[in-house]
This record gives sequence, C-alpha cells and structure tokens, in this order.
Amino acid sequence: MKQLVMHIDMDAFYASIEQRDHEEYRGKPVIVGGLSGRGVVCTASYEARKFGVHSAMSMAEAKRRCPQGIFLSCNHAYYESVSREIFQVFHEFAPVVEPLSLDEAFLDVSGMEMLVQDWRVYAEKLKKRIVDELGLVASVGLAPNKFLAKLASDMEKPDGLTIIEEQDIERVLNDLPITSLWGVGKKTAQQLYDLGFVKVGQIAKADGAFLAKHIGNLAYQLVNLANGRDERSVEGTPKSQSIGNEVTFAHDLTTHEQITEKFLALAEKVGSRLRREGFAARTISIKIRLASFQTLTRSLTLVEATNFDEDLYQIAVELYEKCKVAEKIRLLGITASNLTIHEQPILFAENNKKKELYHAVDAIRTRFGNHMITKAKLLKNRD
Ligand code: TTP
Ligand code: MG
Repeated sequence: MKQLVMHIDMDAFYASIEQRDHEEYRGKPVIVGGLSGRGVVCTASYEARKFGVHSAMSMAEAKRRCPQGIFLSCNHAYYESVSREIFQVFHEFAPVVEPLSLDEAFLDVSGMEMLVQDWRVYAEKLKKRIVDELGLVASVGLAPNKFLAKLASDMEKPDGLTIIEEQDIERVLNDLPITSLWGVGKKTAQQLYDLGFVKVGQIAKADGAFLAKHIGNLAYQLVNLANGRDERSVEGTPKSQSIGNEVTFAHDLTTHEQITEKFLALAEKVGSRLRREGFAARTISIKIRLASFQTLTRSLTLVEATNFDEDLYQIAVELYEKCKVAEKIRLLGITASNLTIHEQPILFAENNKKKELYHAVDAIRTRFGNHMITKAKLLKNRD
C-alpha cells in the first residue's frame, strides 16, 4: 500500500508552554534551560531566536546575546504531562502514532483516503485542535514517507503546514544541503564534500556502488533518500514498556576504562533481552549513582529503534561522557524504552549483516550461557 505520513513537531515547545501559562511572557524572548553556572539552553522562544539564542547554547552566552530575555528553568515533569495530552490528540487523528520525542511524532495516515477528502483541511483541523485544547502551536508536514514528512514539517516553521506531493519531490530535494539527509553527520558530510558533493540533487544522481567505496553501505541509503525514497514504516509503540539493567559495584569505579567496560556488559545484557523479547528501543537512558549518592539520569531518543549491543553501548558512553562526572561511581544502569516490535523490515544492508551476527550471538548465549560469547574487551575480567 502507498504510504502517507504526517510529521508533527511543536514550535519552541518548552518556551511555548511557559508563554501559554504566563501571559506576561507572551511576545517576549523566553529562554528555558539550566540556570546554574554551566547550564545550557533547552529551547528559546522565536522572539529570543532573533537574538541568535538557540538550543544547546550555554546559558552564559544566551544572556550575553539577549540580556533582556526571560530566563526560566526546565520543568521536565510538567512538560512531559503536556506531551501526553498532545499525543492523545495525535491518536485521534491516526491509527498509528510513532513518538520521536516529547514534542514530535510520525502519524501513519496511509489508507485514510476514504475518510479524508482534503489533506490540508485535515492537517489544519489537527493544528486547530492543539491550539484550542492546549494553547500550543504545531508545525505539520505531510508526504509519501517519513523522511519527506520530517523535512516538510520543518520547512515553514513556526506554525507551518507543508505538503510534499510526488510531483514536488525532485524540486524540493534538489538544492537542499547534503546534511539534510538522515545519516549524514559531520564526518560523512566532510567525506562527501571532499568528493565534490554539496547538494542532495548531486547525491540523487550518484552511483551507489561508487559512493559505497568511499563511505560504506550508508551510500545506498543516501542515494535512496536523495531520490525521495524511504520505505521505513511508522511504528506504533507499546505503551510504557522498558527493559533495563543496573548494577551496584562492590568497589566504586574510578577510571574511564572501568566505566566503559561496565557499560559494555550492561549493553550486552539489555540488548540480548530486547532481542529475545522481540523488541527494539528508540529511547536509551543511563543512570549513574555517585559515591555521594547523587543520581544522574540521561537519555537519548533515536529516529530509528535499535536492539544492537554496540548501539546501546555507544549511546550509553556518549551520554555518560556528556555528564562530565568527576566523582567515583557506585552504580551504573542502562534502560531501553519507547519499544517497538523489532521484526520490522530493516532497511539497510549494513543492519542486515549485524542482525545475522546478533542472531548467532544470541543462539550461542541461549545454548551455552551468557558468558560464552562476549566482546574481547570484557574478557580480562572473566574467570
Ligand atoms: P525541538 O523540537 O528540537 O525544539 P523546539 O520545539 O523547542 O523548537 P522548534 O521545534 O520550533 O524548532 O525540541 C523540543 C524540546 O526538546 C525543546 O522545546 C526543548 C527540548 N530540547 C532540549 O532540552 N535540548 C536540546 O538540545 C533540544 C534540541 C531540545
Ligand atoms: Mg519542536
């Protein structure tokens, strides 16, 4: 069946909630984030963005750029409760809703043509519901697949509504920078620039096998995306399920090496369980308890769910490194949540190879026990 996907992303989400709740903040530059010494900006209202303030900037820099701003600390629990209300509305507009973060989701509206005569009217109706019921503004994109729908929702932000139809695809994609393609981070972008690729239109015409020689199997994904092809389906999530593992150490950990080793062992446990129970996870969280008992948690939500040990491990270590922990550690944990059914078609050849590898690893573990097969890095701590 032909796909039709809607992507919704709330505008300046945390800041808009604060402006909704406090009349005196409306129309003013509002900056939400960590207010302590080394805090960073979570988000800024569009009024504040005019001063060059944006997410992930240090609060100190934000204050320099916008001294007249209204600076507020994050109320995560509250924003989460607002997010739940928004998702209730999403669920009324589509049978399958895939959350990407608190303020962002894909809606699968394929096969609803009988119910919907005019998609623009339908999307307007959804936006109006969110304004009327929640006092918040969303930007919406509608397109034949996930990749294009996400691009579309960003095109006319804030208060955007963009529909990309089949006949628009080439025109829309042609002049975009290659960094608009999913999977192109800084490193890949540089490799592509070195080869002379700057715009998506150039990738669209490139030979996948040639590109793969330089950047690996990701090349095939990029050529597909650059031609507006993306077959990933919208995956609904089973509600509030998670799989996790944590361990308190007999002796507090001190070195980076000890810590990464523990994360690797935890990632293997959580990965095995995810695969055994038939899930992949979109959100990976870590928990760190310090010797002083202070507990830190961090999480990352991915665009595509995973159940590969090495993904869990890499994300855990990245999240840990961002915490810049300076104290000894008494407990570490990894939790995978935002679960999806994992027997989804895996799009990319690279992932298929990995999938086979993990099938084999899991088979050995089932037969001979968890300790039989592991990363070489963990071996020296085994009896
Ligand atoms: P985004 O959707 O990326 O940003 P936004 O909703 O604030 O603004 P817009 O979509 O209109 O560009 O993220 C949603 C929320 O997630 C955001 O309001 C705050 C939080 N967030 C952080 O805490 N840190 C970050 O670095 C980012 C990007 C977002
Ligand atoms: Mg947003």
